[in-house]
Amino acid sequence: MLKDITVLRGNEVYLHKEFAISFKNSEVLPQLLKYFDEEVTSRGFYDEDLVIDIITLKIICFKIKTPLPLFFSLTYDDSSLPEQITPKLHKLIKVITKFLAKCNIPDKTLSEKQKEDLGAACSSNISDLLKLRPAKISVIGYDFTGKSSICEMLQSGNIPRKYKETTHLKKYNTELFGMPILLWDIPDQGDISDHVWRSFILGSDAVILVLDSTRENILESKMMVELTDEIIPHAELLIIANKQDSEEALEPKEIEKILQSKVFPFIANDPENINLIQKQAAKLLEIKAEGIDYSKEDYVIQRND
Ligand SMILES: Nc1nc2c(ncn2[C@@H]2O[C@H](COP(=O)(O)OP(=O)(O)OP(=O)(O)O)[C@@H](O)[C@H]2O)c(=O)[nH]1
Ligand SMILES: [Mg+2]
Repeated sequence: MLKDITVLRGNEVYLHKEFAISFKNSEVLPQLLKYFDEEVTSRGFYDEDLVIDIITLKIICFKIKTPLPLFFSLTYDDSSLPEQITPKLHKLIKVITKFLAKCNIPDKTLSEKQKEDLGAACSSNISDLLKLRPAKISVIGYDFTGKSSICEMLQSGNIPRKYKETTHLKKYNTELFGMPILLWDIPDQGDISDHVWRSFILGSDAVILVLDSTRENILESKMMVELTDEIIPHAELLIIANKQDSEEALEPKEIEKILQSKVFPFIANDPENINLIQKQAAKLLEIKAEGIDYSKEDYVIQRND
């Protein structure tokens, strides 16, 4: 998933768009990029692809000397493939240099209006880059727990009008707060140790485990937590204690005690909760968008991040 695009000309930021959190400390990325730019400049490392692998990120950079000294960087998560990304970065560089040539900038400063126009000039390249490798969220859980209802809330902003059993894997190409994502509604096919279930969840950036909040379901779902830990250890996890309106539902505190993990208490057949679940899912992917507040309590379980 594309997290950040930055274009620098020395200390001047020509373009900056942040789609998701890269570093927990928001001061790190801009500083790092500045240092990288200085370093490649002092080494004369021009016109060469540069991929920096750092913690859970891949920063794909490129420095040009002419017609203007510009430093370009795209920050992705570490599962991204640079060979897919660099051709698109080169297209973006072309669009930007063409735009700047037209602007005829004698000094380093771009006016706010010019920066805005620059952003608009490359918006289709940027949406191309966003679509290149969207984050994948897998929705898992035993049958009849509310998986499809939650997928529907996330992808269409509605709740299903009537129940229909999911018998096959359902894949949605959708958007969450403007970010393209893949959402997989993974049916419980009876045997989660089976390789099919494993293959469905492979490559997930995040997992939503849906419980119906009954004691029996919580106990059997423990196995799913353990399996995701093993198969996709870096994927963020959100455990939804669904059907909190039902009589057999255990209290969230009790569920947390059994699972030794925090859970998100939820009712998926209430349209009032659509925004709540969309925000939680966005937090799973650390999407930056208006209305998503990272200072408030959240329910995301970060594993190895
Ligand atoms: N009371 C109550 N019912 C819910 C809630 N969430 C979902 N349901 C209902 O539970 C049933 C199953 O919901 P689905 O979303 O289809 O569950 P699922 O896990 O996709 O089911 P399968 O595809 O059969 O495995 C539907 O009738 C939903 O309306 C909830 O929070 N409370
Ligand atoms: Mg279903």
